[in-house]
Amino acid sequence: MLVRALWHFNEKTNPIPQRIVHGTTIEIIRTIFPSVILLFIAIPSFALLYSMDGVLVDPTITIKAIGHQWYRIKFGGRRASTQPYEHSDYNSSNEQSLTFDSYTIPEDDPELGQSRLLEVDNRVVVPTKTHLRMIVTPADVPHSWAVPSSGVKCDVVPGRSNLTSISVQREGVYYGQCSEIRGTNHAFTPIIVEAVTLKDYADWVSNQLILQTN
Ligand SMILES: *[C@@H]1O[C@H](CO)[C@@H](O)[C@H](O)[C@H]1NC(C)=O
Ligand SMILES: *[C@@H]1O[C@H](CO)[C@@H](O)[C@H](O)[C@H]1NC(C)=O
Ligand SMILES: [Cu+2]
Repeated sequence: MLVRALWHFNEKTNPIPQRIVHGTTIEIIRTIFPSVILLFIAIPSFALLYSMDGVLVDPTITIKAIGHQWYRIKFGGRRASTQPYEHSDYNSSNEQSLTFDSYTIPEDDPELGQSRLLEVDNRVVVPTKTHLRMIVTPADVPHSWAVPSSGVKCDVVPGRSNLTSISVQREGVYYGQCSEIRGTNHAFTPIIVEAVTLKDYADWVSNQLILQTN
């Protein structure tokens, strides 16, 4: 462009320059055309945005994660954040749905091989290759159920609940942490998802139901 400009627009080749100030047609075109392009980009973007927010596939299993700041119930009365889970699809014989606590293992408590502040006493067990609906709600402080390797982060404030869906493809243990740094002893709240086969999951559920009924 520079060479072309130097070649054409010098005094020798073009002694009298043209004095174009306005070009109504070109100005209309170069205003409308980009906005039409933006419009075409916006239509699929909005569709994608809203479809990511909703639960598209009818979920097989619903799990509720309830974030608590901390309790002194376990570990000799020391403070530990907890995030109970409720598998709302199953009832034990006393008509209570399957619930269990998921306490953070305190800093000085991990066993050999466990990660510091990244272990819980009860992991949430989910089946692989199944559409899951996660309902997240906090009891006291804002909470965020986040498992980066599953691509989910679900924020929620007290008094509301939020919804997200996941489908785990491979068996394994997936680590996450609450992504709201809210108050003492809540910052490290680990979220540990253990994905097992559907059969192992069914066994786990029936074991838990027997445990909770007795
Ligand atoms: C569980 O119990 C509740 C309350 O009694 C009842 O409304 C619900 O239908 C039961 N669900 C199942 C899956 O049995
Ligand atoms: C639900 O979670 C999403 C993703 O974290 C967030 O953008 C949205 O604000 C949350 N909704 C509520 C009601 O908390
Ligand atoms: Cu939290």
